[in-house]
Amino acid sequence: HWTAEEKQLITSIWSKVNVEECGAEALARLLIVYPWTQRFFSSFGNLSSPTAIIGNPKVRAHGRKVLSSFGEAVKNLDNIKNTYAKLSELHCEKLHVDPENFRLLGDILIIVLAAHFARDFTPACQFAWQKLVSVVAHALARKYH
Ligand code: ZNH
Repeated sequence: HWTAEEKQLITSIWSKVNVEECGAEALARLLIVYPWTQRFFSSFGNLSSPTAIIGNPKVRAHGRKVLSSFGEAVKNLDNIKNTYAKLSELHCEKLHVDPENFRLLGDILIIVLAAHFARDFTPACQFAWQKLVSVVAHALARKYH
């Protein structure tokens, strides 16, 4: 359900994404803007202020892990559901992450990309990425039903 143009817009942005930087930034923003999400990361140490969150190496490392994993969706655009079957099970059955959080992180990721890519992040690009983060959130939430 992707047009050739959408695929191209997604992969061309993705090829320029610094996964470490953007992943760290997206997760830090999630924890700052939606502070209740911090409760999933009680083992990460100091999250007591925005500065602490941004400087926290565990937040950085986990942000990178999550965004690398997001890259699997980019590589498997036509098979996102199966790509995340295992992860959906993990988030649902073990981690008990409310799927609303997948949507929040997706929206934040778009803000981070838009800020990094500025004029390259065109309306068509925004549309394709919005669709992608929504498909990913849906795939991750699948095992909850
Ligand atoms: Zn998650 C983990 C992915 C979202 C929370 N994650 C994880 C991992 C991965 C992921 C890959 C690892 C696994 C293993 O190790 O095996 N995520 C992901 C993705 C997404 C996500 C792709 C979207 C896009 N998560 C999320 C959210 C949250 C979370 C939103 C909340 C808020 N995760 C989580 C946790 C964990 C994870 C808590 C665990 C951590 C540790 O280390 O402990």
